[in-house]
Amino acid sequence: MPRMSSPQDSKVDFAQRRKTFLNEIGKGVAVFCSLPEFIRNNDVHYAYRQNSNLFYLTGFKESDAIGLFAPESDNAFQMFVHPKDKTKEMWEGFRLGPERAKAVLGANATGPSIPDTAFDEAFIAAMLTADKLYYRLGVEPNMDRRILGLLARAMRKLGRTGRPLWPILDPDEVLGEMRVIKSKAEIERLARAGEISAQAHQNAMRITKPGMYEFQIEAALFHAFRGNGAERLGYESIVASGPNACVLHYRENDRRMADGDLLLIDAGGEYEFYTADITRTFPVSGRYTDAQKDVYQAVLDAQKSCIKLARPGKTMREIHEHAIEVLTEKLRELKVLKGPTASLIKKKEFHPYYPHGTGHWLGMDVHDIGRYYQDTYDRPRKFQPGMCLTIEPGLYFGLDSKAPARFKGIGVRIEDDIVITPTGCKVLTSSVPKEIEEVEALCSEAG
Ligand SMILES: [Mn+2]
Repeated sequence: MPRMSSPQDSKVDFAQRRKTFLNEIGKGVAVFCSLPEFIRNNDVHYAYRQNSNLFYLTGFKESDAIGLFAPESDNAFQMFVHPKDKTKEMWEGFRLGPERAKAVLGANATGPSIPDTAFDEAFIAAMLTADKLYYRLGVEPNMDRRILGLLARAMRKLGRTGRPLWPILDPDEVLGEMRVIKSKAEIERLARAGEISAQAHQNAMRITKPGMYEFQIEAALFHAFRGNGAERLGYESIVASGPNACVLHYRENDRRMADGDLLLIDAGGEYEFYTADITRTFPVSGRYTDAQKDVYQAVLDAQKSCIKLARPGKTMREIHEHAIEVLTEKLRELKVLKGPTASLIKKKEFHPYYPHGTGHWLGMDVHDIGRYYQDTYDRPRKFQPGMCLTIEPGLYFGLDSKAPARFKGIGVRIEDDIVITPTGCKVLTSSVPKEIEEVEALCSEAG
């Protein structure tokens, strides 16, 4: 079982991150906003999670916060947060408040956020000496309008300079480069998220029996994530039995499982803002059928071969092309496809059975920030030590697919999380078995 507390974890150094970020944006000004609470119905809210970029730079978890970064100004880092409010705090919980935010968050200046104008004045002042603005347009329309209005006001304040409006750049360009390489503290959190999630998957293998509903397994996964210290899910759990496994982002989780079904689980817990992303596909009654075994082994071979390939200098595209090569060859062996492998690949004949990518960056967001290419799409970026990603090939034979009848209704995906090391890669989610005999043994243990 994973440890319950984390005294040995390295501390996340928010101040160092801000230093790097402020250095990167030069004479620019950057604004990060957390979204307001989202109403579910009436006065009930959806669970709140801080914007990943704002958390990455500040460690602050409350809603309606604004971080203002202006390296050229006296106040390089300013935070605007909920004001203290005794009544609100009694109903909704503790608020740090602007006064304490200064010391706790290490801000040069602070002020109340919505519905105050403290941010507006600070922003205009900062823009007067800035050469560009880093702000992500298109996420929150109200904030977009507010920022554009403030830019117009700042421009008027400058008088008749003849200069054009400040260019608005996406801060993800800068944050993406910072976040795509994980620090030791981040890798520790990803490893812990991986271990908690691996335990949850192991438990699911033990308890799943014919006659149970998918949602019962979904509930057991959540119990294991949360019970071992994960704050929340990294994404909605996919618990897809039988033909549901062929629906890539299946969400209903309400089918009753039968003897002879496979169960595909794609689920991960989020630990201190870092998520795991694991998929396993196992037999509901403990034994794979021959047809299921054929498909499963094909995907497993592809997955292990891709993991072997992952090391500094390789690219996500090379991994994906390798997965396609192995899977196409397997589809030929399984008599799903006919003809020379090279031409099957060229004509994308594999695509109905393998329609998704082989991996993605993993971090604070399950599909994490960061470019997959260098400057143009034809130049994929090379792996470097500290990059974290998933390896997740699959094969899907929907009921209406053109596959031989014995494969119809079978969907298999196997996914692990890896970190690139100087000499290769390390699998962070290896404690959940994937070899056929090991999976069958675990499925047969009393749950
Ligand atoms: Mn994934």
